[in-house]
Amino acid sequence: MTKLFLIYFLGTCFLLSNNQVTCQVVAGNDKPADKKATKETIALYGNLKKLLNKGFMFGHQDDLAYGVNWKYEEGRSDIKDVTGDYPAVYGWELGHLEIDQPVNLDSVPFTKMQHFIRQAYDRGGVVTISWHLNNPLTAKSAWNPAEGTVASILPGGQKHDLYKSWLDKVVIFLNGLKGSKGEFIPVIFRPFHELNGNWFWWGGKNCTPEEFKNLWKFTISYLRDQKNVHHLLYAYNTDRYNSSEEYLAKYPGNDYVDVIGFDIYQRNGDNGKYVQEIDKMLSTLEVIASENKKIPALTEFGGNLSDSSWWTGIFLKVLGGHKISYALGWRNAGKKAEGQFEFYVPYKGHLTENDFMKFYKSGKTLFQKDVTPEKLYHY
Ligand code: BMA
Repeated sequence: MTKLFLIYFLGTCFLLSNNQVTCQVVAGNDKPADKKATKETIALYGNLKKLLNKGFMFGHQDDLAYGVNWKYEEGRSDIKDVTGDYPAVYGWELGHLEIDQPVNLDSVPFTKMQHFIRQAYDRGGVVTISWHLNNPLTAKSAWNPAEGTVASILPGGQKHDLYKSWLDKVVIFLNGLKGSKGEFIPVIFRPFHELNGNWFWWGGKNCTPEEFKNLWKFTISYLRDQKNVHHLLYAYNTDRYNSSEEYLAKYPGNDYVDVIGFDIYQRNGDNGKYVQEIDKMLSTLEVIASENKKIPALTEFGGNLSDSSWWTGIFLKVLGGHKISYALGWRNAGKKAEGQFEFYVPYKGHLTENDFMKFYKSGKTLFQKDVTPEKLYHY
């Protein structure tokens, strides 16, 4: 046993009935919100905090499933096409799992998603999952902000049982995520995202702060305390926000949250405004994170990729002055059925490709090759 190991190993061990020993490893006194988190999840939590001093991890939604002009080519990734390396964080999305579809709302088959998650975990990458769940009251999409939806799924509400049955499907999916030794793969679960915007049924003015907090607490307690899912870190995140008060208006409390973040998309070419906004919000987020001992992250972003030096000239400049865990670029959908062309990270041949290489090599960004040696799931 090395000295280093002794320093980090502050934990409790139990003798199981089959004579195996199981240990709960604790990084100092700082633990995830789930007091029964698996040892890999505790290790991830501690390592995410440690990594804050090294740089920020680059993440990408649906990275291994498809990119601009390709779909389901094993091993492929737009990030890898450009840099030769994978992202460090992989985002996935569960929308439509709740209505028993074999594919999610962006057509990714759930079985393939589980396969990609295992691959990322085997490489030592980080997995985060969002959930654009349909509106349980109207059966329409997540973007149907019908009045009373949140109240209807809280205990006592007419759709409460339906909501629990949806969570049960999420539990089955999450419990299907196992590593080669049978251990559960830790996931940063990010439900009810962009919670201060009015576009989702759980967001903004569509429910009261009390309703939102109750929804959050019910959901986490159901997964963690009733269904015994112990491989999750929980991410609370808003969209753009103006103050710490606004950010925390619906905060459910430190016992229900591990990661805090916000989503931000640059909708026009105004780089100055974007830098100003992101800079201010990251500064506020870092203060909230440090006061509450949480992990700050940029849970989704999109930039102005018609600017060939956006990655180093804008994004790195502003992120380089902050300590955040990761920044997740949204999906490279490419040409969509509606004719829109959607992408947030470069692909082979894109005009920001060279600048993205500089961003990759900057020493402040962390990709797969940087985090694999960190052994995020071990102490
Ligand atoms: C949005 C777009 C949509 C997608 C949704 C959920 O921002 O990318 O095309 O369906 O996210 O992933």
